[in-house]
Amino acid sequence: RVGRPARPVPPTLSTPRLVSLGQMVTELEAFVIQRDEVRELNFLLCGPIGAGKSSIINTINTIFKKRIYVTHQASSFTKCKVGTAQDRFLPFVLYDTMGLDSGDNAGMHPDDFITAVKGHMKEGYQFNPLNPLNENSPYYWENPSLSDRMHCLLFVIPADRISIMDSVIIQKMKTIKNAATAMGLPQVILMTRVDQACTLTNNDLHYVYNSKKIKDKMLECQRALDIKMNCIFPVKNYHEETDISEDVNCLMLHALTRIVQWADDYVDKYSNN
Ligand SMILES: Nc1nc2c(ncn2[C@@H]2O[C@H](COP(=O)(O)OP(=O)(O)OP(=O)(O)O)[C@@H](O)[C@H]2O)c(=O)[nH]1
Ligand SMILES: [Mg+2]
Repeated sequence: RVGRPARPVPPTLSTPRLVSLGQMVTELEAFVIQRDEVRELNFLLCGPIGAGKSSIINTINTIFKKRIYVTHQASSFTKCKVGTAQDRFLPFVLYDTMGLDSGDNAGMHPDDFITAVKGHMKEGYQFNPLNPLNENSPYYWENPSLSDRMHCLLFVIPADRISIMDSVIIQKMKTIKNAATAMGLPQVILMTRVDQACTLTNNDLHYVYNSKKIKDKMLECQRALDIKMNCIFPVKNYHEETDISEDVNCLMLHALTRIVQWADDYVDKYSNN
């Protein structure tokens, strides 16, 4: 059903486009972090198993590499750069994580997210659902600086599953969210799999902001995690496509542009220099 738009259609998704995709790509490529204390903005992905976390890294890299890009799954704490060495990497990195699960001893431990957010977790740390990282591990940074910390928390929630998501998983995300809020960290929800949640959107991604179903899913995300509507971004990931789609790129770039700005604001606020 077509309903009232969830929000004004972004200029990039209107027809004709008011802001070109190329312009958004160029602006992100040219982005300079306000404070030179931090060389890269760190984004931590967090969400249930199968939510589309790794696919987000693939989609973002597909946009900047300008070809379909596929990574391997993460079982350890790994930094994923974006772009290419020749054209220079973008000023942000993504950290993929293990999914959250409903069992007490299954999926990534919520404490590990909080440790990573605070910058204590070293790259290469092998996630262990039973034992979260502790201070005695060689993968534990004793005194993390602002550069080691996360600068934005990206919750990944699948639009087609939010209604049936286990309350234990939502509770784990809330625990992580509360810790991040206490640190003043910006948080967004990337609502994935919008194509699976609405037939209209599946046929034509331009319906995403006009679809009542999608708006309802965004409201469900908002209620579940208590995150402001303007911090919730419906996105679609590359999953079966073998070619680039401007509409897929557009939704992700729209979200990414805001995320980079908010993370930069956070760094600016907490920088000591
Ligand atoms: N249709 C559709 N499928 C998607 C989308 N995003 C991800 N998928 C598919 O959903 C499945 C799970 O995606 P992943 O990216 O592996 O999810 P994940 O959150 O990394 O999962 P774990 O690492 O196992 O926790 C894969 O089969 C993806 O191809 C999307 O936007 N639309
Ligand atoms: Mg994954």
